[in-house]
Amino acid sequence: MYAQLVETGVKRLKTEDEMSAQERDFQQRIDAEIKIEAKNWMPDAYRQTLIRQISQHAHSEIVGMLPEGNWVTRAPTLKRKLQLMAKIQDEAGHGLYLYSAMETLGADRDSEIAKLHSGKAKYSSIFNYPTLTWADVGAVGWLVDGAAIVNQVVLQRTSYGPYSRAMIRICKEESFHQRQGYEMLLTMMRHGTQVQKDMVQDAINRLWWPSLMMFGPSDEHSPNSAQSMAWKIKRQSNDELRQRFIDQTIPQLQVLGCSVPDPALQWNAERGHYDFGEIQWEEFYQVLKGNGPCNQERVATRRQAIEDGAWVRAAAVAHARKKHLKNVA
Ligand code: BYC
Repeated sequence: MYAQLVETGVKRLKTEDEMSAQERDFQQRIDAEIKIEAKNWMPDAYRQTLIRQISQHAHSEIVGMLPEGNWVTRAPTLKRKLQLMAKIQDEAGHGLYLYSAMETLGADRDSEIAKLHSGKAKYSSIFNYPTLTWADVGAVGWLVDGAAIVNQVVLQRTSYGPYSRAMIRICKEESFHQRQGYEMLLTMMRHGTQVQKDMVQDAINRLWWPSLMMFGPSDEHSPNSAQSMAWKIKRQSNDELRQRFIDQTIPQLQVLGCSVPDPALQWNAERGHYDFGEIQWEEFYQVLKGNGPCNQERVATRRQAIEDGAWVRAAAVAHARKKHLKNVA
């Protein structure tokens, strides 16, 4: 399986003959579904792939707090405000588990975060889009967390132990997020005014395609997939997960009584899946290049947060030092 060769643009995998004895042993361990732990030997490219993916994932959790944070002061009821604050705090927790999992690979948290702040590191494309109305908060919970769960449920079985274990807890919390988002939209659709119902449809119209882009480029244009699948870092391809998300989401959309902005969407009984229209990949790659509508604002907010929190970090270090000196005295 790992000897397969892939098309241009996609990195070529080593054949068994090209692997060193250590690499062959490593691949056998992966094929036997034995988790790789921090102290086990691993090829440097496996380590670097994980650092890349886990750091991007952690950054996404932290940047993902911003579009929702925008609505805390404007939540319509105390209950909604509490739910939203709990969700945002969960996202911070996810970022922390993931940065910790990344550190087990020898990566330095401060330098990875510095890459985010200098615009070098990627974070999920979806957080480049604004949350314009309260309905967007529900749509983010339902669609964005919904897409994240589809991707992350399979990552619970990823080959690297610390990442896999972080995913188990994250998935439990993401399920709550998805349901609270959906319940919020359902309430607006069932009991809201026409203006509120239109807000829900408008939020879905704007967030539908960006949610599908979260799964990454189509398989034939995904440079990292073949190797990540062979190493079982990824367990299902970008296109397989995107299709699963669509198949799960459309029946929920029908219960809401809404539509998606895709005239090509229709059930294909022969395939047993929904067919859907062409994704605007040009828009996706523009976002990846840093030209997303909110990219500058997101990165600037993160930089400001780090600057504003400097005195807290300095005070915490001073306190820890004082306590340590007292203990050794
Ligand atoms: N956005 O070869 P590919 C959340 C990049 S947060 C930006 O397929 P790979 C939440 C990709 O990095 C959800 N970049 O890559 C938080 C690569 O670039 P580099 C975050 C993307 O890694 C708060 C290039 O495109 N979830 O749930 O094999 C509130 C080629 O792609 C994107 C995760 O991070 C994208 N959408 O597969 C609410 C899950 N897609 O690095 C919710 C973990 C692709 O080579 N990550 N790129 O320069 C993954 O599963 C994989 O990294 C991906 C991409 C499926 C995303």
